[in-house]
Amino acid sequence: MEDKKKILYSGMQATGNLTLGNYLGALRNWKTLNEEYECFFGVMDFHSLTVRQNPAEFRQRARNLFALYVAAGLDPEKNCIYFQSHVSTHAELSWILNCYTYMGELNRMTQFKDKASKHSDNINAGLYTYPVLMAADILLYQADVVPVGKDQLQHLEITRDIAQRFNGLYGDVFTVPKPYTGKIGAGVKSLQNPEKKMSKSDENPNASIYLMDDADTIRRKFKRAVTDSDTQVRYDVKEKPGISNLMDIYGAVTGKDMKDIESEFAGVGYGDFKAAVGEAVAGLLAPMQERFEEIKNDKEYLDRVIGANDEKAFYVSNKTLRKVKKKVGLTDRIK
Ligand code: ATP
Ligand code: LTN
Repeated sequence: MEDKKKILYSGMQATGNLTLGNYLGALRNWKTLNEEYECFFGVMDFHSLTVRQNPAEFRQRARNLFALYVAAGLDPEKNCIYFQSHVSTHAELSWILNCYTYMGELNRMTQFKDKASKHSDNINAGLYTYPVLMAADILLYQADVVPVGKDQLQHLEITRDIAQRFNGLYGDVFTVPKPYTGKIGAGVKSLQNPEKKMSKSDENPNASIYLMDDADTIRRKFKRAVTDSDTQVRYDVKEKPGISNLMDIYGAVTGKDMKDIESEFAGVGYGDFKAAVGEAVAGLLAPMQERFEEIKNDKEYLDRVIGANDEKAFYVSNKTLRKVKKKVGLTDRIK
């Protein structure tokens, strides 16, 4: 008999336009690990509500995010790709886990502090308990591995703590998941300020490469990327963070290591190097962009796969939820 595959779980918020950081830090790893694991990918639309959304735009963005997962090469017939808000188990387990999470733990979350300072007019309780919903997402599917960018590792750590605490009280209910962060070292940095991560909520559009940017825009943004006054293409994150970020990106796209890149561009100015990075990234994104254009308006196809996967996600996650309810002593609904 074939060994049962281990379970992989991940997702992204349906907020803003996805960037090259999201792609190299997360989406691409999902595709790489796809064959090896049984995969669940959520469109995390509940999480997006922690920041105020325009309802019409939000609806479209969530659909587009689903289509983008598919365009990136995740087959929705083989992977369970679904909408978090369509599967009621997430909100239910999240509530229960809230009662097993300490405020002291949530107080330490750097993403909360960061988002609270950015949205000081709307520091809502959802922003605060965001990691508990994320823990529920992951634990419902008994995930073994969770591929995310470095910035999400703290949330994975609290997920593991909650799972272990719960298991300690009630026996082995949850699989304790492990993070997977892939190759792209510290993450992709902003093209305008290499001290900051490239982020889809950056106000300066030149700071990020969006997955839907056309080739000319991509070339132009790399050309304008902030570097230093030196001329040598050399990897040195401390002294040359801008060039090192471009080298990280070029390496992640071409598979070349830093030494190879240094020799490839020895004696050549930054201009030629930036042009090569632009070409490589444009080439990487083109097939995904084409596929996205093909499927984004195919309502019938999207509705069919979304419906089937929502149902599968409910079925799988409800097994865990029922077990949890029983363990904590909640009674069954009388039919
Ligand atoms: P926001 O700016 O709205 O907080 P974001 O761009 O950080 O958004 P998320 O939705 O928080 O994106 O992240 C989606 C996934 O992409 C996560 O796994 C995250 O770790 C990863 N990711 C985001 N930005 C980067 C980056 N610059 N480098 C590597 N991975 C990233
Ligand atoms: N917080 C994550 C999105 C997210 C997630 C998850 C990722 C919500 N639930 C469960 C992995 C597993 C982010 O990328 N900002």
